[in-house]
Amino acid sequence: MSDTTRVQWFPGHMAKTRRIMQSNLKLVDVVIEITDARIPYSSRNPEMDRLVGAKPRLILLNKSDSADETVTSQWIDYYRRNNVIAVATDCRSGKNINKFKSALKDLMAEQVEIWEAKGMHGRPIRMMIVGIPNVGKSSFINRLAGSKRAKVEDRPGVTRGKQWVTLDDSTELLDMPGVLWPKFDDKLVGEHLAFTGAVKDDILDAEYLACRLSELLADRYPDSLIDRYGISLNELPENDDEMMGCVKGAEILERIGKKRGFLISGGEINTERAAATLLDEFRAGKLGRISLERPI
Ligand SMILES: Nc1nc2c(ncn2[C@@H]2O[C@H](COP(=O)(O)OP(=O)(O)OP(=O)(O)O)[C@@H](O)[C@H]2O)c(=O)[nH]1
Ligand SMILES: [Mg+2]
Repeated sequence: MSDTTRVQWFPGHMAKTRRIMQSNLKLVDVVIEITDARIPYSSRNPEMDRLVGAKPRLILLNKSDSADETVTSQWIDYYRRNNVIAVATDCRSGKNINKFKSALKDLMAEQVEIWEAKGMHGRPIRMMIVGIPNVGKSSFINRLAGSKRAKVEDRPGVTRGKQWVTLDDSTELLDMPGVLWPKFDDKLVGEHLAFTGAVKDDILDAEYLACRLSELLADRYPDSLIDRYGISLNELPENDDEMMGCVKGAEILERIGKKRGFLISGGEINTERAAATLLDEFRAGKLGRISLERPI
């Protein structure tokens, strides 16, 4: 781990988040954990498993419109094998929100029966949304709540200061998502979070990041680079040292800059501009549907 990634990790912040999360967890029956389908591993905080404990949980692979469909299906299977229900969603278009709703009903059916048997008729299912920054928590809440979002309810006494949204007669949503910081003890995790824009650009050097991204794309999704930039990926130099070298990526950025006509005085190629372009266009989904992480 480099110094630049280490500065992002604040144990104090995590302790505070943990406290807030634990007190909110007591109020809900089920936790909806939102992850980024392009980086399902890096966009989760492993601490979440411990915090949630035995409480029912459902994982969303959001932004699935930007991820590789085949890989997303592999992740859903992976979670199923581990007895966790995962649903691929797109909160921008609303795709699969209904699938989520039926998955939630199935997951909670047994609990609802228990409530009924105890005479707790009409006890709504209470849920909370958690996830790292920028995964689509607010978008998801807005999708679920729709026009009801404006009519949030403050219930002093029961849950002081907590805002609940009644979604239908059987579900209530804690209208305050729990934000969990991603965990950066791994260099690749930090990079993947930076590629997708989950952490700010200034944490890692943009040109270095773009080099790494271009190498990853050249290996796994070469057509995304070839089609978007009209470059060839033939005869690229190989990196000598996996950790240090980035000559391959630097050459790809050179080729992108050349094609786009990004020049600085003296006819040199402006690789800084090529780097910014690649990162922007990747984040905007212009390179196609790409998944950076596969289940093991
Ligand atoms: N392509 C795509 N973009 C999405 C999706 N869901 C959310 N976004 C975009 O992702 C960005 C972040 O969405 P938010 O809903 O603000 O995410 P958040 O988790 O609430 O972010 P913070 O409040 O900053 O932690 C926005 O630009 C959304 O438009 C999705 O399913 N697909
Ligand atoms: Mg938000």
